[in-house]
Amino acid sequence: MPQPRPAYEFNSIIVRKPSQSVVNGLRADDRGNPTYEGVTAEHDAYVTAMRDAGVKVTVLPALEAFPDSIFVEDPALVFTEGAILLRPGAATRVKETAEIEPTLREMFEAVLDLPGTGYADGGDVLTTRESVMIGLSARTDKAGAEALQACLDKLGRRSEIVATPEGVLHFKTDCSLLDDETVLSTNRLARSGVFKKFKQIIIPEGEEPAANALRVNDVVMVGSDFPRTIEMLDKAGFKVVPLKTTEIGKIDAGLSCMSLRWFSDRT
Ligand code: CIR
Repeated sequence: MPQPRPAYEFNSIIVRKPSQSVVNGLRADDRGNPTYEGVTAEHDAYVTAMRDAGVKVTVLPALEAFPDSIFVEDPALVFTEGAILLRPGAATRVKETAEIEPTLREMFEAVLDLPGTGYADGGDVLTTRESVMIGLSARTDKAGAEALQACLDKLGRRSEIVATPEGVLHFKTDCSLLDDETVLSTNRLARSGVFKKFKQIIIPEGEEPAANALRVNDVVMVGSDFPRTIEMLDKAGFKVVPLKTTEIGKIDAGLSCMSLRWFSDRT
């Protein structure tokens, strides 16, 4: 039997340029607006790091009407087997799905619509080799999570519904996959027991936003504001690429949010 591909092996991503309106992006606590120039610089460095990691990058144009549309991870989910159009749980973001749909229809043979009326954000979805974990949150409700499971079934992907700690924006705000056996997690999420089947590397106290790191092929991208996490991962043998996330951090975003990633067998 051929081994399934590692869940962090990608050759294709989609990103969207930040709009000037990104300064008005949603946030739970106001620590001041990010600057457009700062977000653009962080986004540019991210795209460069992705190309260096060996992926082909499709760059979509900015959407002024949607301040958070740079975070393409939330309105859709993509796999080698096909794409799923989601229904974001924030009212101002629901129509981002229709904006990304034409690109996904061009790039994927199978494109599924989330059935029903529930909500699901891609930020709540952690794809591992064995299963797709769907975190319930203020953005992803039970109806949305179950509808997503039905779509994942159609694509032949096993899935499970899990809890996100109270007050945490998305499931993946607090965790990321480091390899097929290992997750990086905050202590608060690890304590819930969701990662029993994994080796767990716990974020040092005070650096919780570093949990939204991103393994892409041989490298792990980590926010450069988190030196203790970087050192810990480095010592654990991972090849770390530090990337600035200071500005997008002001609007509750991290490294996974800015791309849709998959391994395309059409290239
Ligand atoms: C939002 O609240 O929707 C954006 N300001 C941040 C989205 C971050 N997305 C993600 O973690 N997948």
